[in-house]
Amino acid sequence: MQRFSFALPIVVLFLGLFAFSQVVSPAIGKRAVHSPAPLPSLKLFEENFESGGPGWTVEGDFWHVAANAQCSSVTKTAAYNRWPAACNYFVSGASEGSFTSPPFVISGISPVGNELTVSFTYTKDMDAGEIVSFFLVDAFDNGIWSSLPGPYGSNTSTPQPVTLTVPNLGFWWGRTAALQAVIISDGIDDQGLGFNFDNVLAKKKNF
Ligand SMILES: [Ca+2]
Ligand SMILES: [Ca+2]
Repeated sequence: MQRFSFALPIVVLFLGLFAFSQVVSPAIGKRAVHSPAPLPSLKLFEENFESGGPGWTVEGDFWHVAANAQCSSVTKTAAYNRWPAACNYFVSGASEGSFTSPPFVISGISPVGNELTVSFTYTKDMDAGEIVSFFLVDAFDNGIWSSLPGPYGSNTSTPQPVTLTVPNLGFWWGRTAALQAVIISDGIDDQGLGFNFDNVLAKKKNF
């Protein structure tokens, strides 16, 4: 009798632990395989110029949509050069031109905990006297803008990707904006192929 009274609690304890493990283990396993949901990311505007860049507007000199293989363009791109007269940006004197995208609304993005980026690729063949600038402008008056300073100052024949973060997102929240490229040339030398950009993407990201 003493042997039975000692063995019974051990059997009950074992069965109890087994039953507990069957209840708890699946729950632990589920938590282990769950990963965080992907962060939402949303396009506000994109352009690869393959349809000719409808809605882009030109002021001043030279900006146009380049055809495939025009002045070393690999695909259709935004281009600043004298084509069809020449594949350079030379004129007698200084020149200046802007190229502005169609408007897009910066909506659904709170200035808190969010980021708005503008990315594109560029090629550049210019001398040191030229100034290349990108801006986010108010699409209705072009007069309110944020500068998008970026690393697009170096000459390159291989398309270089850049991603620029829009500053002061609280100001832009809910506004209708446009991307604007501006080149100011000094009129000296100006014999290179000029500047091209392509694959524009304005994207918001929630953190
Ligand atoms: Ca293209
Ligand atoms: Ca120059």
